[in-house]
Amino acid sequence: ASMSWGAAAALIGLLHVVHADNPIVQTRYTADPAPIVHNGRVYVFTSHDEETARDFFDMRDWRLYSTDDMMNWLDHGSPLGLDAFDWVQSDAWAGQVVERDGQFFWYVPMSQIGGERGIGVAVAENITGPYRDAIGEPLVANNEIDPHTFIDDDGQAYIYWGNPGLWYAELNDDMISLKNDPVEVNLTTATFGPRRDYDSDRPSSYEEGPWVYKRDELYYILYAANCCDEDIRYSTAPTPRGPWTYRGVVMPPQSRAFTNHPGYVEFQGNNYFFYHNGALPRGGGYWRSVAVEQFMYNLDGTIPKLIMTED
Ligand code: FUB
Repeated sequence: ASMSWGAAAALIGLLHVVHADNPIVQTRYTADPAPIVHNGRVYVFTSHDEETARDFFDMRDWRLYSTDDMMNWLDHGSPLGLDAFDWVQSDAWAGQVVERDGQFFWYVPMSQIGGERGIGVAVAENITGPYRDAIGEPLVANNEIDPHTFIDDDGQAYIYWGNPGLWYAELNDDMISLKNDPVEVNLTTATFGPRRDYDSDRPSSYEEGPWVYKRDELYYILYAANCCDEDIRYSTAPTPRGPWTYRGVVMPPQSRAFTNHPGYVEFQGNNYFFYHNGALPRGGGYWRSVAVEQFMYNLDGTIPKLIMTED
């Protein structure tokens, strides 16, 4: 039996609204998504909440997933864990991978032996690994977290990090050394928005998880705001060094996880915002799950408010 044109059109219409189930990883608890497009696929590097976690994060390795259609995800296992760094004891927190000249650099915050946090770098010749410690010591050893690296069109790479401050430095072309002393970003209500619960010591909403990218000559910084019931906000600037102007809330807070963490890619002409929440069964602040929402920019380049998939 042949299908009528009307029925066929309705089916095609249905197919267009079908999208991947959130959370995109449903076989374990994942957090802190860091997407990157490589060879026609979106690779998402995540951190990993162990099911043994009770009153705090228990995080020992990172995971990697990829897709070429934003619907079917391939599990690449764990290409990196704390055991790759012999100066580290715990806390495999939010990291990110960038590519330069055929090498892949994975920036990760961890607790060093002795307890102080530090940002390490792992390197691999393939995006899926194997990754090895690139330096043998922290790149940044100032008790900081949430590294994010952005390579500008002129080839200059910048690394950002920080909670509760926000810092950045230029990277040398080797991607494993800093070109200059870190610069502390001026956090005010004008640059990073007003804090939800007013705090005179920390008037701006910035908390952690910076994610910088460029679109149409404008630099965007997404970040987690307002500990500890985090929403995602953003600011924009004419350069990757600022000055930043606060632009608004991207994603309101959630009910089941007190953190959130942004990641962004453009893929095949569409825009994807990655985040995490506590939507998996038994999910919560220490048992999180990575999700994604497709969106379109407003005509003036602003980002519309995105509602997370909670269930
Ligand atoms: O996943 C551990 C920490 O929680 C991350 O480093 C922060 O961004 C928050 O998501």
